[in-house]
Amino acid sequence: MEKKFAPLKNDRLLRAARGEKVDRPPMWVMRQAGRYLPEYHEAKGKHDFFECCRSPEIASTLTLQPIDRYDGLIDAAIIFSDILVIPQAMGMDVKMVDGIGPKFPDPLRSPSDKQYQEIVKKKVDVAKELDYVYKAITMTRNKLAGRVPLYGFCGAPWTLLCYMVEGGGTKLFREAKTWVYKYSEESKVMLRKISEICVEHLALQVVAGAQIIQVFDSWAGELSPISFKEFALPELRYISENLPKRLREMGEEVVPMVVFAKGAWYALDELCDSGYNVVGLDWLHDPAEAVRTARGRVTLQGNADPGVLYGEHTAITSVVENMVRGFGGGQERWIVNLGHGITPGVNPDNLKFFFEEVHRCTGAKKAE
Ligand code: 1CP
Repeated sequence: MEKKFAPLKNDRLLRAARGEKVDRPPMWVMRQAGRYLPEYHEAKGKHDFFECCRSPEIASTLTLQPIDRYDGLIDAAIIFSDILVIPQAMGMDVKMVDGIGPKFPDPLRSPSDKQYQEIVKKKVDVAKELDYVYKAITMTRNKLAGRVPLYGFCGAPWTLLCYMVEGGGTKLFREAKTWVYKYSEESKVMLRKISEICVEHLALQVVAGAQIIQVFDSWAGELSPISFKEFALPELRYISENLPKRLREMGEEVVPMVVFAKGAWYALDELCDSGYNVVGLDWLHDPAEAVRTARGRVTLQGNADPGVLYGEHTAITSVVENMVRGFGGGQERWIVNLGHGITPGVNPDNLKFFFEEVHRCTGAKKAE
């Protein structure tokens, strides 16, 4: 597949991520390709979710849908894939059940299980197992033809461990808490194993054409500040230290790195020193306070409550105005986003209105 890509026409987001001056804050939203878009359901058709991830043709089509729909309004694409491709690459079976979410028929129950021993010892051939992700990225870069940069991503080790031991979504985190509090050392061994695979997966995404990467620690907020420091933060740091090393080893340029630790408001100061260029904020942060804590060390990304998109235009305007004011009128190091992924059932026109309001409030010219 052709890997000599067209020059990037809009580098606003990459510049902002590195802390360089931009004409206006760049913008995208987490989960921008997905269930709220009617064209997503149309293109997905009867295909199973992971089948879509494994088909470079379908994955690249889905990635481009929000770029086409919101042409000129958003500044980045994110590859259509999932954080759970890593447990799959490690040999675990994961299914996506329509209307429910991910399901592992055989989750990790205890370190004495044969499965635990096997997974910890197994040498994963990431390039082979996840080759379809890299093909999808290369095809997407070619289809984007330099319109906007492309995010690669992975799940953070703590969040992936949660899914691997719970076997799916959970409210109680009973199994995950059992692991960290009862089998602390074995948890750390597994977390490090996951981190190593994350580094390789992110590096290979960059080789394939990803221009910035994001690590999603969606369940960070389930840990206490002390447990976060013990189980989650060291792995986030492992990734930010080792990815650039691995990229240099491969003769690749180092790309900006984003960390999004949802719910870990207590760790913002440490996250700003954890080796990432960008720190994602959920909507529980007050932007002005986060800007004060960050002290220009990183670019902040976020953080409107995705729920506002269920509201009227007046509510969207008010949330955008407050957010823009909090981020210094757009003068601070900032990538505009929601505080978490966009949710199903949102009217896509409300997202368009959100984008237009951000443009209005940050002084951008109306897109033609
Ligand atoms: O535009 C995009 O962002 C699309 C790419 C993408 C990304 C970045 C998808 C497609 N998933 C993800 C990351 C992801 N997957 C996260 C981290 C971000 C977050 O916190 O939202 C997590 C936790 C998952 C796991 C997952 N995959 C869930 C959550 C279940 C739970 O426990 O609450 C679900 C429902 C999925 C399925 C999924 N992944 C992506 C899409 C579009 C869908 C919906 C599939 C469908 O029903 O059609």
